[in-house]
Amino acid sequence: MAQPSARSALIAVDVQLDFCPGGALAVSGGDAVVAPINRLAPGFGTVVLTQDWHPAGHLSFAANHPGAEPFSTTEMPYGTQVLWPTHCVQGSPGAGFHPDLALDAADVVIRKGANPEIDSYSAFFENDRKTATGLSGYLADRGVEEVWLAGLATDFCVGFSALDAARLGFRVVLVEDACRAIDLDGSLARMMGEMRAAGVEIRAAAEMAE
Ligand code: VGL
Ligand code: ZN
Repeated sequence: MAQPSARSALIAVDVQLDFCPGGALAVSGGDAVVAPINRLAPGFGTVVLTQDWHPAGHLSFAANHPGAEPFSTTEMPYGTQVLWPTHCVQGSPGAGFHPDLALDAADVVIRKGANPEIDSYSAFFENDRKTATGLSGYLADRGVEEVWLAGLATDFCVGFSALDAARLGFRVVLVEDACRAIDLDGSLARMMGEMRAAGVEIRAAAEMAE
């Protein structure tokens, strides 16, 4: 798995303005993922972009829980939910991709998080772990056997996508330096541990041939 092949998919997760510096849920250094993703994309048989795409009334927003502070947590029917600042509202400028992201390289865009009652970190399933986005079938139909993950944020949407991909039976590579993390209360270290335990291979973009 040293290099990607025709049977490899690159999944660039949530490279959107709200997760970049100046955005509503800015990830430190978030815009630094754009250059390595653009450099890697041509080597893959399939390139997937994901786009966090919430209605304004989404229940993952602290603003929709009177009195709740952003980054506090609440219990939802499917488990503990972090209450985020309002971000990636459908059709808003912050929901748009970073302007330098090479959109022409993408085969498909998966939008997630549209159900106001359920958050959706993973590119494959909503946080109830049952409602599918359709990406798994799309990749299977194209003969994809391994997925490489990059984007934002390592400890939430990228990590959940990597764990689901491993669970679905894909070989999984995390391109660590083509990701950036939110790191909320140790969430980055926890997610890196979970990914390693699930057999996710951790690599650096620089190791890949030009
Ligand atoms: C994300 C929190 C809320 C992410 C999306 O892309 O990692 N994190 N929505
Ligand atoms: Zn979100």
